[in-house]
Amino acid sequence: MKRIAIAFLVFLLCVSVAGAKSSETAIDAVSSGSNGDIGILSVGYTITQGQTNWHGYPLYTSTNSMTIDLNWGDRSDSLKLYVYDPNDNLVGVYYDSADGRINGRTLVTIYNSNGLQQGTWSLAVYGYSVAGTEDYSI
Ligand SMILES: [Ca+2]
Ligand SMILES: [Ca+2]
Repeated sequence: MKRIAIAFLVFLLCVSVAGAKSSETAIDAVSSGSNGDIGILSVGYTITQGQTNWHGYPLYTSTNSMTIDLNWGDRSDSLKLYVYDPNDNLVGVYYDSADGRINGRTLVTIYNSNGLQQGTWSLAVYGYSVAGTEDYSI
């Protein structure tokens, strides 16, 4: 029985290492600019009521749009998203409802027909209405 438990733990460790590797790959794909469909994938963040977490979003490719996918998967809690361009100008503020659905996820596309400014964008995630601790990906 004990051996089975240890084997299961080892399995879990392998899975979490594999998970970390795949998100690193996704981030590399974005910063290299090899993919026209811009997106970021990072998991494992947590937030509480009134807390703000900052995330850098490197954009070093010529594009008119980028999609931001803030996903906390719990519509009883509410996170607020602030998007700043590389000059720290506030581009938009988004609630769960921004994508038309109250579903614990804010999926928005930032668009500029003249092209988005290249550099490091900043995404601020704010715990607008959170009971306890909420985890999310962005
Ligand atoms: Ca939503
Ligand atoms: Ca929750």
